[in-house]
Amino acid sequence: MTQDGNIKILAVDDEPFMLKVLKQILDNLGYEQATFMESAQKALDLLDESERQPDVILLDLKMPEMDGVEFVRELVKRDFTGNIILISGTGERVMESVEKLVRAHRIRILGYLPKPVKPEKLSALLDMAAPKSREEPVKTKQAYSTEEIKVGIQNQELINFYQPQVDIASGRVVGVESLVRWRHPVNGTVFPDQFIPAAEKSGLIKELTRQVLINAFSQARAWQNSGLNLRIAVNLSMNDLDSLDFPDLVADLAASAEVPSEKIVLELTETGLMRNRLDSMEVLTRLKLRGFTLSIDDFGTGNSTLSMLRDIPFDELKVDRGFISGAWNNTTIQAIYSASLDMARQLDIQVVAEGVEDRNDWDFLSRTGCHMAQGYFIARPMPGENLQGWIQDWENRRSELTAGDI
Ligand code: G
Ligand code: G
Ligand code: MN
Repeated sequence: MTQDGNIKILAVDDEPFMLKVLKQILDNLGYEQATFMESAQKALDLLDESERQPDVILLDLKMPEMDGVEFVRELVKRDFTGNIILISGTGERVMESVEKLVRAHRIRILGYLPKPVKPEKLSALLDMAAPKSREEPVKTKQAYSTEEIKVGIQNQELINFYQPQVDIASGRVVGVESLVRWRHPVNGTVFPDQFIPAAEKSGLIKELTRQVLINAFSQARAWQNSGLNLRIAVNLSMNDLDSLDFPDLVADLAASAEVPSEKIVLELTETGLMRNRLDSMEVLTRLKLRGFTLSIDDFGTGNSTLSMLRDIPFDELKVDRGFISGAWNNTTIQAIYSASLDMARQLDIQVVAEGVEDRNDWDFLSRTGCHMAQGYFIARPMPGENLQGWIQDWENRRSELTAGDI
């Protein structure tokens, strides 16, 4: 156990006694840079004033004027890039759902500490705080202006990464999902959550989708040429469906790259509202008539995805990773996964499980007859040129995972 006295810690708890206990423990463990705050608002004020964000925040979940979840929301607004350790006297089930909420905001959680806090447990969690190199910029830029995104698209700085999808029964690679990245000349790789929402608001999303489609189809063609017959999935935005000529656009781009429509999967998430439900349905139906595969993304999270399933002839359902990772070990998650699988069977559509993170997840899906899998256990999203090398490695793992099944 090596403690890094350099780690900057902020403890927020409304109980002065609890803060004293934490201070005592941290002193004993040799953490010298710790600050203690009795109120969430004071802690936020401190964050706003300080030059360097804390590396770890010890956060009490139940505070009178602002609960821990609200506090995390405020941290997101402030581009917090550090880690959180949750502290609370509530039951495990509540802690789990809070943990999930926080992760959904892409904030790193090292774990949770039940009260009374045990020094060994706190020490073990703090050991996991990734020591950040001091040169690393403290703030990563979160929102980009319309103009910046426009220039990025024009300069062809958008590239697609590809994450493999495999058929669970045979283990064979059947396709990839394309996930856009922005190779920003100054900020390095920028992830889609930092520019897609802005592109959607400003109307740039259509140009962005066009660029993503062009790149994806050209990659698909290159793979076809080298004998890799893969399906390629592309994420669409609901706003793309506002244009009645969208089906022609996709069809034209596919034809000029000579990628057959049956190899193309179009993924849709119902975020927000369909601005014009009738037009959107028409566009989707015509895409379907042209032979593209329609896939409903993040299934289980949306509030009206069921009506989308009712109204639009989807071919595939991607169960959100929140209902896949750890399903083998959690009956609540399992219930939603099983219901999704059953429904897909009745509608005769394929199921792709997202967020397959370990062997337990894989075995569970395999046992329950899920069709396809995607997730870190199989591979992380990668540049297109790495795929062939990865497939060679996967072939070795595949025989082990599916031994006897093929
Ligand atoms: O790896 P990841 O961080 O790429 O993706 C984050 C989110 O961004 C996912 O919900 C994904 O659907 C979305 N996304 C990724 N690529 C694209 C894209 O090309 N277009 C749109 N509209 N969304 C994308
Ligand atoms: O929403 P959509 O399914 O398009 O987004 C896919 C997102 O999920 C991307 O951000 C991708 O990087 C991420 N992702 C892919 N596989 C896994 C996984 O196994 N675990 C987790 N936590 N995220 C994953
Ligand atoms: Mn997707």
